[in-house]
Amino acid sequence: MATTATEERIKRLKHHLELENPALSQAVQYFQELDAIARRIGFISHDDSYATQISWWPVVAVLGTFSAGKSTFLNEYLGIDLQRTGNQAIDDKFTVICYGDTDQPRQLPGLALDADPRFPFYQISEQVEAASKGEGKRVDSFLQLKTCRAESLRGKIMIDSPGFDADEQRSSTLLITDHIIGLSDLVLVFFDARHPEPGAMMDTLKHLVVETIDRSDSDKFLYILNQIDNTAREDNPEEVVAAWQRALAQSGLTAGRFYRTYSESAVVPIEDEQKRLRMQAKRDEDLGEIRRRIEQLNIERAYRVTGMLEHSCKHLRDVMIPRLIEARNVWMSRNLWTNVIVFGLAIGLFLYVTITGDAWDGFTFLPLAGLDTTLQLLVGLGVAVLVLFVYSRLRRLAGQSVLRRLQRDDSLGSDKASLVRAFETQLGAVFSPLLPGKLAGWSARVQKKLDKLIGETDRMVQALNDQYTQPSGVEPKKR
Ligand SMILES: Nc1nc2c(ncn2[C@@H]2O[C@H](COP(=O)(O)OP(=O)(O)O)[C@@H](O)[C@H]2O)c(=O)[nH]1
Ligand SMILES: [Mg+2]
Repeated sequence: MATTATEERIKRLKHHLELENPALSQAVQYFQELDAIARRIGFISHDDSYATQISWWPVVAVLGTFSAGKSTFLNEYLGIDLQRTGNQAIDDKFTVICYGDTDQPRQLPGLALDADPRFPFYQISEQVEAASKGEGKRVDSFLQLKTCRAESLRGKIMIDSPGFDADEQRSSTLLITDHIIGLSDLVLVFFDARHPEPGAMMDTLKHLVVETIDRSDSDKFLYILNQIDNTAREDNPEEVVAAWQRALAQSGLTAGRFYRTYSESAVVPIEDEQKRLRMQAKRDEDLGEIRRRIEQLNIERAYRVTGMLEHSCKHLRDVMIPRLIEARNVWMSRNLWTNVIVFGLAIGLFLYVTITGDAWDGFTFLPLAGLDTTLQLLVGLGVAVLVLFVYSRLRRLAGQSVLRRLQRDDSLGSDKASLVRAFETQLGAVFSPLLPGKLAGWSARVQKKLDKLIGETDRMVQALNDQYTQPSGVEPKKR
């Protein structure tokens, strides 16, 4: 079988992971096995893969208000002056930053991100296009990729963003922000201590606070008040923090992680020694925790990928396949009834006409009895072909009526496209007998394979537990 572009890309992904985290390259292998099973039944196409539906590198997104110091923070974290900084809106693009092997940082157009499933923006232009027509082609104007050799970047992806509240947001910007929030493992929401009042951060509050509070993954958001060094000159610096927290609370955010930081490279001198020390201590503490959260992602990522694998396998076995079988059963019974009716009527009509026409002598059909054997055989063959033709038409018609029902069924939610696709594949499998509980491409052997795969994913989770839950790795060996 020829390898598709997707298979080629997955091979690259596997290769990368072998270097970085061998346990996860095993997961890629399992994803490929799952793909093979799902493809045979028709749930995914030949150039689709469950492995491309997740991001393989933990993603840290830096979002927040314009000019809060996002890019400065990132540069400091990377130890490289990668992103431009300044009070003007220089960087009006989302920048995806990943580890690269070259001495000089490299910059690639957004198209590179759009086309490569290793990156979390794979096929983003399609989504953007679907949301607002014409925008998808402009992916280069709102996305870019930068690679640089920073040790702190190994095994993760970071995203810098243009920031809200600068000017009016195009719908694609909002869409990408939502996309980033969805795929990120950690979202650092930056605020500017120079402007802690709600009016100055309206869009940020709306999109990055209000809409994220009720998410199931809301603990991935860290709210950071940056540039607190600027408050040192105020009589009461604490009042700035209080004002910020009031604004957050007014947006509905009462629980969450709040941090106060500033960037060493941009700090304004703080005269009052006591204030300076206090601020520095607080900053070091908070920055330390933010850094720990970022490092923790490597562990969480391993669990997430395995969890996703396990979920995809189980969802296929426990939800998708039973649903497809059910649909196929409906098809089968419709097919049965139409056949009974059509052929029953045909036979009935034939008998009625021939009997009333005196074409029978006992069990001998007179029009045929006069012909020689070859002709009789030919007529028999003709009838058989006609029956087969009518049968296959009926089978298809019954199938299409079930297909239409699936297409209309909104209760299927996000599974619908995949189910419809699989049912179409089943429709095309003309040599597969329509029997209750059966599917083309789903044999006892395949079933066993999927069960085994699920067993393997369970073992992977256990292996991760062994790796990560040993308290500081010093637990003495028992026995
Ligand atoms: N005093 C002070 N200035 C900062 C701090 N962080 C960033 N800046 C300055 O604020 C401006 C905007 O920073 P930038 O990183 O470009 O903000 P972005 O728009 O959020 O990426 C730049 O001039 C930075 O030098 C900080 O912690 N303290
Ligand atoms: Mg910036």
